[in-house]
Amino acid sequence: MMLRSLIKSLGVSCALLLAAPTLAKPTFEQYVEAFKVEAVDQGYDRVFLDEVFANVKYRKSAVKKDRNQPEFKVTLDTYLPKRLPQWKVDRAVKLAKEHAELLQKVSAHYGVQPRFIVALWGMESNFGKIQGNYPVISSLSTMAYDGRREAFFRKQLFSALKIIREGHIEEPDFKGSWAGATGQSQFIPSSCLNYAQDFNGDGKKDIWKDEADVFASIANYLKTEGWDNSSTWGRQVFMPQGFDTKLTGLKRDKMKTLAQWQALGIRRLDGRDLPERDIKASLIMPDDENGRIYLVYENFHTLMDWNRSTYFGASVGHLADRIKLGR
Ligand SMILES: [Ca+2]
Repeated sequence: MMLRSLIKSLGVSCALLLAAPTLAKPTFEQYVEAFKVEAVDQGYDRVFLDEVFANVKYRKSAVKKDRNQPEFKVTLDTYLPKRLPQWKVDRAVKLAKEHAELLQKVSAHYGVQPRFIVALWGMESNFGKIQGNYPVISSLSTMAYDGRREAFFRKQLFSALKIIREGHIEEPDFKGSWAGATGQSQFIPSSCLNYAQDFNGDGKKDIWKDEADVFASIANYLKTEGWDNSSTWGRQVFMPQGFDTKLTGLKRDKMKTLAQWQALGIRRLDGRDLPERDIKASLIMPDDENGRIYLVYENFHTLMDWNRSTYFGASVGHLADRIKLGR
């Protein structure tokens, strides 16, 4: 009898031991609780954390959006008219005029032309109108729990806590995209901490409601990442038939001077010579040799730091050009 029960209990402990390495994934609530414990270890106040996470919810739709990003074939010729319709150009021109004084001040302070600030503002949030409706704490907790990019989203969640603790925004107002991009500049929380500015001097870096802070934060990002306001972003160019496409690409060792590109047969879109300026440029083909071809300068590399998509960079560049043109 005793032996039997011993074997039985041994059997049970063996089963437990075997089960241990494959413990079930914690529930979302358990995951959030464990995160809070870690945050306390990092010096966050428990009461503060309970308040911040009081309304945290698992957002299934955020995970769905992360997993269903469009994979269908897009080209610049279909992307640009969609992302940059005439109404957006008109609005950009109008707003650049309305905010001219403030933009000049920001531009002088950071060394970034106003048209690029307005172009990024327009592309990121439709000039502040679309900032996303996901509560940032919930979307980041969800994405971290989902686990596909856990380390990245945990870092963003810690940055979000810091933003709230520093008093730039209160939790109920802290909204953004499903992936946690927030404010009129659509910064992820770590970018808020690195680049957001308090330009109106009220003590808050308010990238959600205050235009002075928004413009300064965008400009500060560009300046910090190497923007040069004596130059522009690049231009669409003509590439001759049979051109060696191995020369294209954003890698630094493929950059050449405008004179070198000129000698290789690259021309402005209307056939004229390239500008005679001693600057280096990359030749890029976001689609293929039959699609749009661009010569892009150092500033375009800075735009790639903001968002890795060459489509996005070209859109910002085209919008900035249209603002300069005034139509
Ligand atoms: Ca402020």
